[in-house]
Amino acid sequence: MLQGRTTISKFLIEQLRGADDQADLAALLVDVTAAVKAIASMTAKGALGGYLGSLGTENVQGETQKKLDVLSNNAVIQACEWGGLVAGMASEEMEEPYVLPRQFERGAFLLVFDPLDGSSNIDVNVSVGTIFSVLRHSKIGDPSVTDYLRPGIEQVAAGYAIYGPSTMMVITVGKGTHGFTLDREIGNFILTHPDLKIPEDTTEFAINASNERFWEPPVQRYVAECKAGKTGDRGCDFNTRWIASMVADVHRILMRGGIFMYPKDAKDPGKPWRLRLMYEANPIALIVEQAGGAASTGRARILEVTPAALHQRVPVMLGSKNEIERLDRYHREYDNGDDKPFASPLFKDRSLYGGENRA
Ligand code: AFP
Repeated sequence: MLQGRTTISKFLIEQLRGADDQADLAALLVDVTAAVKAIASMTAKGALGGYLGSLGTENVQGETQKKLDVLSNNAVIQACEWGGLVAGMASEEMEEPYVLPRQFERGAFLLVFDPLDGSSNIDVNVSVGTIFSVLRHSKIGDPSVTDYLRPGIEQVAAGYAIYGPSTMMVITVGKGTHGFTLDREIGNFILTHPDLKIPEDTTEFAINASNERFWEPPVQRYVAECKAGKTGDRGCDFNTRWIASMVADVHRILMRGGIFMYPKDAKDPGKPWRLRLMYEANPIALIVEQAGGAASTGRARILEVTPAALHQRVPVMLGSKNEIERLDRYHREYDNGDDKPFASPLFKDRSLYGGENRA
């Protein structure tokens, strides 16, 4: 397909040509792009549109809702509820799945989404995004919560929009990961980044370092080794980035490699993980894997985790494959007791641990 000339609808029709309900899936994804355009317009207006600030309410996660969280949630619902393509929808902003009004025909898909990821960044004009995941619903009747609790491997499509200097959508239907840029003059997303590939190796990592003392030892070991740079076990210098908008961090990784971590931490024992499985980790994991990267909890492939609840959280480590495999190995070594923290830094000051070459 022609880069710079293929619209997202044309691209989806081509990718999903043929089997059963694939045309419906393409149509649903086009509906999602309509919501994304509405959200892009609101985020771009910022203070001029009166959209900034909090609503004074909390979402199901106990987080303060921004006006744009709720407006974006409504934009997705309004774009997708009436087309006869979804059977139901669930989002970060709603405690229970959304039941379609009676007058609308039910479709074969479930749409799960985070309408505005990174929304604590809105008021400071930093990139935010929308993340979505599509699952199949083969039962008759409105879906129950348990119908949504499918492992990420069963997603039939996933994607995100990033509202940055330009608005982009990155999508996968299980045939690679592809990026589109919104041409505001003509109102269309155009294929600009076909078949994105994440390099297997990297020297860039993203993590909220303020949680360092609360991480598990394998993550502390990994980060300590990266920070030791040329003088440590890794033998090369690393760079760090942290935007606090997962979409923005992931987008950078898709463009030039790197890894993103939001691991388990002991800061708040009641909340050991930050990111939500069904509408943050799963869709991003599919996108990353389809681009040749890896996505893990440190102990399992994210896409193979079966959700126990709609708003379940998980540890997340994703991006360049060889670094994620290294993190998995550090977790294994720690769990097997092979990786004892080095007792006395006085005798080996290069790292807290014996590292690669320990006896
Ligand atoms: P918000 O949507 O509440 O801003 O959360 C964003 C997010 O889930 C993810 O996009 C970031 O990577 C992460 O939280 C940022 O967390 P910190 O607040 O620890 O930096």
